[in-house]
Amino acid sequence: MTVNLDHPMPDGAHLRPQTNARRTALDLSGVWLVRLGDRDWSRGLPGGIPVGVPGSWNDQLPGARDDLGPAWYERRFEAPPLTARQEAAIRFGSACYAAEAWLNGRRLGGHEGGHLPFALDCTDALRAGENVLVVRVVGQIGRDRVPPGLVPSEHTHGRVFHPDVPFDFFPYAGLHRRVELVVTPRDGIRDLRLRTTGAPDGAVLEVAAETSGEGALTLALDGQPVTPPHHVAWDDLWSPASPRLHTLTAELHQRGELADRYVLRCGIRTVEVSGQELHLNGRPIQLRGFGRHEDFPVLGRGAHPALATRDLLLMRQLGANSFRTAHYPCDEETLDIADQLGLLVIAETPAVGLYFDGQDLPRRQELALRFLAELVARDRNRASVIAWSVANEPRMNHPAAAAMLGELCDSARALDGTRPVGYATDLPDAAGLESADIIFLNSYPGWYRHPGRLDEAASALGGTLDRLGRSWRKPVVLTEFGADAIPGGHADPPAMWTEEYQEALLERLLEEAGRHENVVGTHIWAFADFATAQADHRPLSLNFKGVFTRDRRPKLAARRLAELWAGRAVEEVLHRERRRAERDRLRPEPAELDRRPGERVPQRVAPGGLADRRQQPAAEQQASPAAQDDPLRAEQVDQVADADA
Ligand code: BDP
Repeated sequence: MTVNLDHPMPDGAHLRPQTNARRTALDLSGVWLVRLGDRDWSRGLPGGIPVGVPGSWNDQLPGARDDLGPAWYERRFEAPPLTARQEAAIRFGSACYAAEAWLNGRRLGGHEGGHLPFALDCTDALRAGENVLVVRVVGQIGRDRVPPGLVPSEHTHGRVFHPDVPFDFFPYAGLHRRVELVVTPRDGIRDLRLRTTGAPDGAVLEVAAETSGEGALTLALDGQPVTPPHHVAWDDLWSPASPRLHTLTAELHQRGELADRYVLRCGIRTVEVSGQELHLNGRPIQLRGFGRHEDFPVLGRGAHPALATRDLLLMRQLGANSFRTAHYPCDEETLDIADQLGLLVIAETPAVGLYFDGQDLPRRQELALRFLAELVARDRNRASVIAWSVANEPRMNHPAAAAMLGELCDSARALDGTRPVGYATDLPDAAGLESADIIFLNSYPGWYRHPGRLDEAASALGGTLDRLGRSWRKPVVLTEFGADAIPGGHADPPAMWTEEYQEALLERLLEEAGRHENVVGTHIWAFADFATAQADHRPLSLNFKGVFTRDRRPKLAARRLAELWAGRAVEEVLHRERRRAERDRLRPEPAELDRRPGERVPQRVAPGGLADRRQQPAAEQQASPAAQDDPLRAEQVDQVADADA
């Protein structure tokens, strides 16, 4: 199996496709043809069978579960004719693990690495009539890839999986996200980069635009012309309690004509580490949430907006405000929803299972750096993305590890100096944490260590957090902790693998984490059960640490978390209410200024009163005290969904 890839840093993928007066994005998702095997089928696929895109092929095609390719895909489509001033590309949201594409028999190029978009220019290959797009996708694992496979056992956690991966999720393969034909002006807007810095009464937004060709660029924010740096008032900032999104419109005019236009929905906020605290808009924030895989029966790792919507609404409904995209970048539509719902995201690269030995090490490092750059290019304008995780559980117990991890962290800071950088570690005592701005700790007391012993588990976690607090003046997010719970498994007193044990352990560890000042967040592993490769410790080839089942039914722990987190969500609202009250105290009511003698004084309704709550942004209502009675109530979901209205 060879992969011939010539687009190390693909062009044109920075600005996500959109359709407007000057741009067209034609979604090619749907039923494609596929064939497993490897011949030169680049001109068209004989004898293909149907396959859904987006989707992994493993759980769609009978008997293909462990087949990692190559697979050849074909899609025929009609395209609108291009003018001399337009260019066209095929943009793939994610091809796992690597892909090459041909249009009408002409090779367009290729890309290595799943979970990240790439665009291949097809201006000269595109025909006005029917077009035949063929894509060869390889999913095979190897030591020269990121994430790696076939890793020598001394560099793994010591668990043996089939297929032979050093990570705990199934290595699904295929066209996992949207594929689009993108038509854009030849001379147009190439990139827009937002940067927000704090100001005493709000924030300052800067916009760096890259264009090609002549022309004058104008910017408008919510329809009003702006010339950055632009001051944004406090009330217009984005936060979990008030996920305000703005519309930034960039227009490029050439010779008095509109040459290009790009519209970006964006939230404006600042994030920074301050001592052992994490600040959002200059105030300390605590992250509550989960690690989340992209995984669902039949879809495999294929993106579906209904699934992402369901997951993120369930998170908000529970009172979570955050998640980590473990262990790879999530779909772009998921981030659209996170932006809308005010969820804070730790965005992780696909660098899971890194080890620092062997002849392929330089190649893996090069790929890890490249994927990081692609992730930052894709997500840098997202309000929801508040931190970069450059790796998950790299094997830091090797002399070369600290320097290489350091290089990844430095690179993330050089690419984007506006977000804290870290990596999720299960080896907090090994060298490496000096490179991180924020410590992401994965720890399994009560499961892999101290199994079945809740008290010991809590004190072991406490010990680790104390140690980290003494060694580093850095905030800690507990990015993984938890227990497998087989749905319907019960025991009294709680025993491992039951829902009661998971509930009890999560509660104990959350309580313990809450006692440590350096802890700024707790992410339970995992949001939902997910498929793994086969192993003796993975019954039914599933990881059962989900608080929801694989088909998103709640386990006992879900209800308990909603209770525990409901109070916390209210704190956020009260915080905001206090700020409002303070402002109202300082500023006279307009009504008081122009009231005529004898006129009735309008009655103020106490915060939390019905009239007041109706005026609150919907996201705040969702977390209001009345909503705590039954945190899993359906109407809350409606309110959250209205948050951006
Ligand atoms: C952690 C890994 C995660 C696993 C989890 C587990 O980061 O991918 O799924 O352990 O074993 O070490 O459940």
